[in-house]
Amino acid sequence: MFVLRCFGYLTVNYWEEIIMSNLLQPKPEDQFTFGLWTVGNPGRDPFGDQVRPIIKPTYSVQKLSQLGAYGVNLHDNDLVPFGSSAREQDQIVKEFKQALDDCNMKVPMATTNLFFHPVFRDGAFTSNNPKVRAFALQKTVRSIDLGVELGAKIYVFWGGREGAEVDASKNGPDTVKWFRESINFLAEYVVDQGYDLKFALEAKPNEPRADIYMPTTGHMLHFIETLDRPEMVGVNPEFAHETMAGLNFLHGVIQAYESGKLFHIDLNDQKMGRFDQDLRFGSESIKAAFFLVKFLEDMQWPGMRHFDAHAYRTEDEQGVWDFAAGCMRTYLILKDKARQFNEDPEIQGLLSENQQRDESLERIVATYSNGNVEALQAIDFQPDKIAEKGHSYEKLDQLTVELLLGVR
Ligand code: GLT
Ligand code: MN
Ligand code: MN
Repeated sequence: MFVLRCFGYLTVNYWEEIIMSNLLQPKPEDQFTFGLWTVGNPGRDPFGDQVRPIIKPTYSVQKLSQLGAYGVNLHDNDLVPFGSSAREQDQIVKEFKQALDDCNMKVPMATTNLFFHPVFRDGAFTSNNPKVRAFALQKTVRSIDLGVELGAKIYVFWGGREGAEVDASKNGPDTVKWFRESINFLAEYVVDQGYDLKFALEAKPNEPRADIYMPTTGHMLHFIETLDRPEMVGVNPEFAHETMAGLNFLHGVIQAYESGKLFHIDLNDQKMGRFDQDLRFGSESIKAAFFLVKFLEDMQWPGMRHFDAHAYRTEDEQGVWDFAAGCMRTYLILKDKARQFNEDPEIQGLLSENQQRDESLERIVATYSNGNVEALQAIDFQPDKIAEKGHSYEKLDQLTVELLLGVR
């Protein structure tokens, strides 16, 4: 009997382990992507040189596909070095496409490097120099062609140099106008070429500029509504960037989603009030990462789960792949925790107590009419009575914490 019970227990554990390890194994259908610049980050920082050799894009494609990723994203110059000739570009692109084909990897998103070359020291689309603004546009047109050739459906705009240290330096509203004209120009170009491509604007409050224009996703969401083709343009919110601005990332993501503007997402982690750390997803803010994953999964958001992060500077090449595997594994763990959360009777009980509906009342306040105002005026709400009852959020949060800590 004892032996049987032990055996039975072991068998249950054995199957659970198999199911779990399969669940936590990243697969292409999970739609995980990495920027070439993320795993390719050699650990250079403003105080120190690179600590790891530069990884070739074709090698990143191979390694990431072995780890279960769906694809890679890139800046023009992550693949084709700045100043390459047309012949050199053709050769590089040919080899890269071959690697993608061999590994069944995709390039769902592309973008332009408008920040590295010294010519962009005072901005790209918002530089004071019209030649620089025009060069930025030319570089982006060429980079869009490259992205589309590789199959990209989303084109990201992160304006790292679009900002200022000196507010005396730029002519106020012109910077917004120049940025708008550039996006309008490029959207028209995409339509004219018949490309199937949408734009996603990525905000960041500072770094590398002291202040970057349109510093949050909220600023971007408004700016989009002032464009000629707002339907073509959405946002690419990044966890680290909104956190640097002291904001709740999830809330920005929800607002973007609700307005149909969540075209792409940059997943990583960040301690508040620091430089842009681009830490491994879920390495710092587990609860925030959990509710983010839960939101994306609950909504069945169709976009790529893109990691814009890099390994710690302490790491060698192995550490880079540990980092990449870790991002995906943590996402999948949190996805399973989200399922548990949704199935947990105690948690769901507390939620339904707190989220009770009142259809007749909700109908009255949903739209204005004379009748609805009259109905509203006639109600005695007894606010003191309503206020008597607490919300049990202490309990709800503790249950969430326990679930995340694995004791539920
Ligand atoms: C850069 C930046 C990221 C952007 C990339 C796209 S480049 O690494 O820190 O947040 O998403 O331009
Ligand atoms: Mn980013
Ligand atoms: Mn970042």
